[in-house]
Amino acid sequence: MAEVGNELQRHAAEEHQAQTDGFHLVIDALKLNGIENIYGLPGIPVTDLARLAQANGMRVISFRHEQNAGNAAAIAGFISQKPGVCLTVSAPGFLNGLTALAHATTNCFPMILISGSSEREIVDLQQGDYEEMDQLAIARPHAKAAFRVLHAEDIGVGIARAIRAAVSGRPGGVYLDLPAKLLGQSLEAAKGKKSLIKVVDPAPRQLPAPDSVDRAVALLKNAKRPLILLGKGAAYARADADIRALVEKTGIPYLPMSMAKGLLPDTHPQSASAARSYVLAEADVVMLVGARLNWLLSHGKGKTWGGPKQFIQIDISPTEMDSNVAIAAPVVGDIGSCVSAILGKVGNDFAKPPAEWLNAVYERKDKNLAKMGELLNKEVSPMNFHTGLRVLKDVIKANPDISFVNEGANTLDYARAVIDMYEPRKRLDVGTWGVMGVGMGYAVAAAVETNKPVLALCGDSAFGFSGMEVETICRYNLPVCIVIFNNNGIYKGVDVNPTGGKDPAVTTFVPGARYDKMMEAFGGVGANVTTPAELEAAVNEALRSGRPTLVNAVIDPSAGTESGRLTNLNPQSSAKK
Ligand code: ADP
Ligand code: TZD
Ligand code: MG
Repeated sequence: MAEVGNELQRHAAEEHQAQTDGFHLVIDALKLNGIENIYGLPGIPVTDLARLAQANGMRVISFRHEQNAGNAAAIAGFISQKPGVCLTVSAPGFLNGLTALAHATTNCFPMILISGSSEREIVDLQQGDYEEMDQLAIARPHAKAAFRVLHAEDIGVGIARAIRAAVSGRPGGVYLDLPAKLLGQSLEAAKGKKSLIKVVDPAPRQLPAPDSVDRAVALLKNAKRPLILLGKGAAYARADADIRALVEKTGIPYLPMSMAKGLLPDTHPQSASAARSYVLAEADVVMLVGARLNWLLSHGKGKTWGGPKQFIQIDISPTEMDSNVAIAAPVVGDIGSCVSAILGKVGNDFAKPPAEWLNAVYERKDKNLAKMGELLNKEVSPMNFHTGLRVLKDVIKANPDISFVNEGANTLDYARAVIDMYEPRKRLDVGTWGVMGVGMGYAVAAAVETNKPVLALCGDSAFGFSGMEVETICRYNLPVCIVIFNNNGIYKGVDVNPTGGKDPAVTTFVPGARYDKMMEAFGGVGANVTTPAELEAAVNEALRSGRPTLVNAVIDPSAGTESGRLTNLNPQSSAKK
């Protein structure tokens, strides 16, 4: 008996003395909160953090550039509703990741950028440490929140605060600064364990005020030409069934913003996508669901919006209201709660919109779809954007559950209009900034988070921003098929140097470049295609095999237009004329 007692005592003492450290506490805190993946790039002082994370069962995806790891984390947040985590080294690695953090904040995606940093004592006296930088101060204006942890026993609190800040209210990017010394600090294991926090209800529901719901429903009921506009906030909110019920119960035509495509299938009879200009100009009451009246919606005014209208806006951020035009019926709360509250008030007696309005919308839609069909079915050689997109439209129709990543100018704008999406959160694109370079980061994260194939359609310029990650895609053997619409340049490949000098025009690339060889260099499958039939065969084979594939699709270099559909945003040069 005495022996057993001694043994127990010895165990208790050992346990008491067992040590943990900053590295392990960061990993334990992330895992405790259900975070399973880290997108990053190792080096001093976070190499062991990445190693230990992998050793402890997390999936660690090592990139070739931090911006791509950051974009992966940002879109992982959008896809999963959990903060996507990006891990970088100090100063330059941190700055490389910062663009993605700002992108996440701008797009309302939850993300946490964790960067190692050098010691406060040296940074604050500017004594020139290895990769010295006051990262916290630099991150703050680009993030929803920024925190630094100095003591190992505060790691639990630091991670908890970062998670809450990223996902609660309007989601966004959070910066978490972890000095090298912190990671190495040791602590009694029992004390460390007790210091961790499992965040309870990280994104609490925010119920709308009942009178705000009544106000919105009254406006909807009196509308003659109502329209519902769905934004990527609605896609993020995962209120898919209620949003569909609201659209169908009210019979109101709806318009999805780019990343809200697929929330209801684009082939839904009430979709007004093909009559976009008409409905924006003619609607009298517009209900915005998780969409901001920013540049993508012409700020809610001007010619695009035609006659006077009244807006209902559902958003979790109260200060979003009236940001561009007056909002007649603000409904502040989380989209799930707001839509369900409105649905509860709509009732079965809700009169469908006047037939006059519906007929006008659907007539225009049919006419425009017929025109689009003609464009798609034209046989042209070399391929133009539409010829290529006809093929990819059918691929997504046959594989509605794969993720579709899209960036470029013409390659983006035409694809958005042509390719129907059938499932929510499958269309992943350049977002609020119209930023190039998200392609490969998004493709990697979509494959990792969904465990399903990814089709990434990139302009040749767009692809160049993150192209080195084809090695990452091969290394992790991800089922990613990249299609490059290669028109030899930015917008077009036919510009010439106006001086007649030997330098190429500023918008052109090496003509006839073979991007497919990049994929082959790392053991993936490359294909160079010049016809729709070849494109179709290459993409279908990629989806069948699941092997990393890059299809270089040769597109007529003269087919694009300047800035795609954004020509009007270019300032006019008086010298141009
Ligand atoms: P889009 O570019 O598709 O028009 P935006 O990014 O402009 O969409 O708008 C998204 C909006 O959705 C933001 O204003 C954000 O505050 C809001 N939002 C995000 N998540 C939620 C949520 N769960 N509930 C309510 N609003 C949300
Ligand atoms: N840099 C960044 C980070 N984002 C940007 N949006 C741009 C530059 C400017 N830009 C665009 O807005 S689209 C684009 C650039 C450089 C590339 C368009 O060329 P592409 O597509 O080859 O990707 P198309 O099909 O040739 O139009
Ligand atoms: Mg191009």
